[in-house]
Amino acid sequence: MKTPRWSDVTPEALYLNRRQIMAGAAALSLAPQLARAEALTPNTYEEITGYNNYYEFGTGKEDPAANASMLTTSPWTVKVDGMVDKPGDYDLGELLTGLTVEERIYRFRCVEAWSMVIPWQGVTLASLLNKIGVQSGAKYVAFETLVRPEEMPGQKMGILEWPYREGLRLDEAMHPLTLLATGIYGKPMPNQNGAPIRLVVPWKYGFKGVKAIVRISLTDQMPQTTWNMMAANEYGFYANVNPTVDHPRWSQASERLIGAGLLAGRQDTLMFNGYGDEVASLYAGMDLAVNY
Ligand SMILES: Nc1nc2c(c(=O)[nH]1)N[C@H]1C(S)=C(S)[C@@H](COP(=O)(O)O)O[C@H]1N2
Ligand SMILES: [Mo]
Repeated sequence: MKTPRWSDVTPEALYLNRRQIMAGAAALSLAPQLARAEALTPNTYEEITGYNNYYEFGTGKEDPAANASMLTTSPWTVKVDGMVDKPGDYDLGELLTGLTVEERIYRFRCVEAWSMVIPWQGVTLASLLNKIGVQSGAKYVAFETLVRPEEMPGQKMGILEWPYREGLRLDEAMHPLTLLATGIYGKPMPNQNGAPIRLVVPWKYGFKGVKAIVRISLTDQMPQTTWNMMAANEYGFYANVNPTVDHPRWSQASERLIGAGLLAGRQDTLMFNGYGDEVASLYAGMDLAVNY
């Protein structure tokens, strides 16, 4: 059988209707979270795709929208390695074959204290990890972004150490809220948001959501992560959204909702970005001011 390429599998074709989403959600015990999501008013497509952080394309919020269209996202190969049963260099379509694309409307909170609400499509990272087979002894998942300076002008500058790297503890990676996102608003992932596939961990600061993933590694060591390598006292490995643990240079108690308008003012930051019922137990007994 011919394996479909990523370019053959459009998110539109896999877009689920609301009834299917809620049925699937009930099966995963995510009904409360998604019911709350129904009450969220998503940001516009223009806001979500026009105000971005993606330093491979520049440090300005409008640089990714201006520059990311030059990135070639098909064909796309993802290396799967480390402590897995089925390592290999997978075409993205092959990697996602058999996995269910779901819609998730999540709050999104950048460590810089701005926020949005984004309707993603994607597969759970858990479903992908189950497909590739995590070996016993693996404790973390590490991710890397593409390195291609000829199409990513920011990589010609020493702003960060490339590739952009991120990681999760295995239980965080297996959590049903953790998504590998492939689209927004039913359209394929825009380049500036991390096409063709990026991580979304809604209870963590946005920098955990590594874009344009080309490598997924299972390891027993806590992985090196880009912003932590850059400034360990400002950006921790956990990066859980927490209104009571301030960034050394600014408060995290409140946030600015993009698109709300100047007069709307700021809104309170929610512990775990509002997903505490689902994820607080992952951190039971941990000092979150130490493990920030
Ligand atoms: N490869 C890569 N991934 C990245 C970044 C980046 O600079 N490079 N920025 C991060 C930060 S700081 C945030 S807030 C989110 C922004 O995602 P968005 O542009 O889709 O809102 O992407 C994250 N993923
Ligand atoms: Mo961010």
